[in-house]
Amino acid sequence: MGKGWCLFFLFWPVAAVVSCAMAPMVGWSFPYDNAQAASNLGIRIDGLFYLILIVTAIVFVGTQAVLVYALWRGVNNREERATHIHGNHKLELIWSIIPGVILLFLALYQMNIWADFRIKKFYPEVAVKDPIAEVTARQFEWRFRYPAIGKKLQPKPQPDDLYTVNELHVPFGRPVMIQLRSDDVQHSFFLPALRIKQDALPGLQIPVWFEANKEGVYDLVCAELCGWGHYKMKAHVIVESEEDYQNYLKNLTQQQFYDGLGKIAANENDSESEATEK
Ligand SMILES: [Cu+2]
Repeated sequence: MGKGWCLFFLFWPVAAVVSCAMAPMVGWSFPYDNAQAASNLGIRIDGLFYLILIVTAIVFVGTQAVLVYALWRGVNNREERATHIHGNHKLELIWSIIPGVILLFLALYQMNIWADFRIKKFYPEVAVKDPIAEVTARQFEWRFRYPAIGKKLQPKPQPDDLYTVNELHVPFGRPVMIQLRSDDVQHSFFLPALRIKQDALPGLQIPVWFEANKEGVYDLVCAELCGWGHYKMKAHVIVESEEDYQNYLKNLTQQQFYDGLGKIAANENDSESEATEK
């Protein structure tokens, strides 16, 4: 029985280290393209996760090794009695100060990344100047409101704003910012590939910025259990060239303002055929 427990406690650190080493190869690691984040900020955030993983792995493997050693020694020498220690100030200081120093180091180390991600004065200026859309989470979908082409997003809806559901287009090559809202309960705007996550709270408009490092289609999901249809809140963010993005907005304008009778004055020269195709 004793040796069995030794093997049991030895198994876990070995299994943990082996599965961590295998994780990126078998898709158990971070989402997207071989565990590589699709945004530069996401790569920095992954760096923090890896740092915490290394610290916790060292502690876990170290404590398991001590446990296995103690068990093994006990199994092989039944005469030796363990020493009962109670109220050892030196030991208590050691196991309080070491985790405290590690936590303080992590808190200081991550401050720059946190500031770049969350504090508006550190957001990229180009993104803050011109938010591309208002994103409204509601039970159970994502609604997007873009300003009319050439105009700036206003806090209140405008007659010429453009609307879509569950598909957000953003231009590639520059950081973009959205204004995040909730219509009803608490939701969470989560772009796993970009490592962007922000709660949407009723009554608040929260600015969120991101920049993909590759064009593509990325999942947008709700990361807050918001009701029976929570699972349905799966949308996409399409990161495309500036030109494709502008064309998309033009098409959207045409579709939205088409009255069934004639052409739309603003886009009649270049998008007529695209509009009829749609
Ligand atoms: Cu939800």
